[in-house]
Amino acid sequence: MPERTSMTRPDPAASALDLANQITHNPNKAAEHGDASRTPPAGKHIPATPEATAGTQSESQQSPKTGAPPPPGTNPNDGSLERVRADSAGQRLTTNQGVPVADNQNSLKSSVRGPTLMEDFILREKITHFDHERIPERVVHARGSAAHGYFEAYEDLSSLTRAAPFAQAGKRTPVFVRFSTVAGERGSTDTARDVRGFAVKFYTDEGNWDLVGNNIPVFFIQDAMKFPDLVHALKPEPHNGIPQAASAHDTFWDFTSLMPESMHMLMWAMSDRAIPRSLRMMQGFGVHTFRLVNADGGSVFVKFHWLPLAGTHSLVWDEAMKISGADSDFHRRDLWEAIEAGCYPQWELALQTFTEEQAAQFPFDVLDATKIVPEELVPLKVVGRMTLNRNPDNFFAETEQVAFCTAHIIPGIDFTNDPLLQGRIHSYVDTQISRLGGPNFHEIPINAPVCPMHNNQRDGMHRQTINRGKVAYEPNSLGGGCPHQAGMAGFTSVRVQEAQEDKVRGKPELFADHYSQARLFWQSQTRHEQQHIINAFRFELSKVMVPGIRVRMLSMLANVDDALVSAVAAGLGLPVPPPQPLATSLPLPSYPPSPALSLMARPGSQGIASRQVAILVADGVDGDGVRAIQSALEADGAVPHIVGPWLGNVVGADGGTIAVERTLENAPGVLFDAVAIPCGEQGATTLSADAHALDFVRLQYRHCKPILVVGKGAILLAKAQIPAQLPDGSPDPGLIGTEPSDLQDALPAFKQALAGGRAWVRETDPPIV
Ligand code: HDE
Repeated sequence: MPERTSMTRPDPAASALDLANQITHNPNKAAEHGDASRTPPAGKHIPATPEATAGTQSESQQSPKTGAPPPPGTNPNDGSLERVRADSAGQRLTTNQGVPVADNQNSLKSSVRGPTLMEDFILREKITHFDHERIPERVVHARGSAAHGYFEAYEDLSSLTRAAPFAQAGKRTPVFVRFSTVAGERGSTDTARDVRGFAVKFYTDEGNWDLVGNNIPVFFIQDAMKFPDLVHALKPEPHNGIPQAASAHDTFWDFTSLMPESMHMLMWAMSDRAIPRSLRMMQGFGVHTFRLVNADGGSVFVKFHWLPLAGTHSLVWDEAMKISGADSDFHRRDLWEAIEAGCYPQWELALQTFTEEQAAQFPFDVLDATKIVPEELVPLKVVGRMTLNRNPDNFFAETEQVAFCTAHIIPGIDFTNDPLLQGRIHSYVDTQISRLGGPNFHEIPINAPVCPMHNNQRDGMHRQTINRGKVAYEPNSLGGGCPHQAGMAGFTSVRVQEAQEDKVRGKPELFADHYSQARLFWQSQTRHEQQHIINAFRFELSKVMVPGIRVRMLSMLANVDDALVSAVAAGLGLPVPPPQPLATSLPLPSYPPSPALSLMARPGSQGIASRQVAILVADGVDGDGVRAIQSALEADGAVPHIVGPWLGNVVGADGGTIAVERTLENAPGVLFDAVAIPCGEQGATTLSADAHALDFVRLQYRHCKPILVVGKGAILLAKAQIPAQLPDGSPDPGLIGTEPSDLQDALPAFKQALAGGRAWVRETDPPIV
């Protein structure tokens, strides 16, 4: 557009004046008072022309930099990530200022052997940026992995909630989900014993809703006041920074053994829930009781549950520790690879809804985050499904910079007075301000909503938006009243009658029942799950250096179950101490066992899909057998890997070649869900002389994983001293032996064993192999 040179441009002041004249007074004022304040009206606003709301009369001057004025009502910061995604194909290298860089190999020197010059702005820009590439890691949940996807509602839930994602059957809402460990630092191992974060950001039509949950439905503490203490006790000890990503140390158990409300959560944390097989194979929980609110203002309490379609599956502790060494990115890699392979992780969202009156009858307080609402008391209602179908483009820009905040709720969802949740509403926004460098973290692309976002907040570190006009306040007439308050179309807090009491620092009486639900959890576990809990307490407490702390913890366990405390005490070489005194004299509830609390309750519906299976090979292996096993597994979506003593090809018994994809050295057995040992005398004999191969199959056996052994493959098992039957002489359900001629008949049994999980009957303590 040609530049104007005269002073003849139209005077927008006239249209601004017009606008101001149309709003003669603030009609909303009256509604701010008394009963009327419960139903705020929409703000008075009138259509404005772009000239009237411009900040500068010269706005119509356009250049390649200024561009055109925005279409009325737009904000380019919301919407899809497309607007910020960059690609360098065919482009030349430039500085951040866009200056083409001639030489990206050498700094500028006074002569070829001379000193580097201060004037080398290209070097300095590059190094300065590099120096500041790190931001503070999250104080908890520093280590995480994330993916994009969508939530799809199964039905219209508008009678329960006006929350946008549940407005109609089939409605899809984009999500970004980050899974994390709690204790470890950003580079720590994935398979530590720990709670896993399960944080879901829904980009809804009415703003972002963050459901920031965990894979365990309860928490260690009841009041936000104790969170810094809990985290200080859990994190590496401050004097020596040890241990990394582990709760097995003095300060954690010192604190928790003085906090009996942690007992229920400790039971879950010592169970196999704390060492999931995959982030795709764990449940998620909103933990707190929230509220659903419908368009009429009616509300019910709600607990949120994510149920993995792949089922709930875990590692065993010995395996988890060894995976930490073999692949500390085990979970991150698994999530990434599954999505890249098109095996999209899915969860169903289930709700437990109940009324205030029902809650009043429960033998626990629904505001207490150390309690579950047993499924037998309030059944789960499945309302939709979440699918993660896209990996992030950039780990830092998305996974690291995503800011989940419990304060991010939308119309139709509301908080309760859970004192842990109340503290979290403050904490998350606050922490992002230091982590992401100021109050504009909502403008970071991954955090921006996809729906319109307009307000009068301005300025601050790293502000991206260029707000037009002179109006940054409300009410206004100079902006035509915009952005105007939404009235009842906007977020309104649920109306609840609070009890009239004095201010108090205290808890409701029912919060003092610290053990009934810990016992419920224990009694609901299968035999092997109970044994794993015993082993975990034994392991963790044996790492505690102060004997008094071990005894104190035993005295808490003595309130849960006699068999449990006796077994743990025996493992620690201690007598069972008297139980810790209870904090309440109220009659305590006794719950019937809840089978739903066992990991075995949800095997999932995806069979062997995405399961990793090693096929061990060496020169002389039966090539036909290898191919038959491979194709049978692939047919059901499992992922076979050819593992051999070295990379390259091995030569099969028939003279054909088989490409080795992983070596026994770089991919030990703990990384696989099952192993197949094909026939071939020469191959099996070679493997039998390789300690890696012996370790490989021994650990498969010890960790109760399915083993397929064909013909002469048995040589390897015999050398590894793996018994063909269980110790009591009965057949081992996880050990499928066959001759090559019967391989096709044996493969379904192998796949069935893999789908069914582990052969727990094989497990002994201590292990026999
Ligand atoms: Fe968090 N928590 N938390 N937490 N939390 C954080 O926020 C906090 C709690 C959870 O992938 C922090 O952005 C307080 C319960 C997850 O980015 C911080 C209290 C549950 C994530 C914070 C709790 C969680 C966090 C650290 C007690 C399960 C990772 C960095 C009142 C329902 C989200 C950050 C992600 C992260 C505070 C308790 C889950 C400091 C004060 C209970 C999944 O704000």
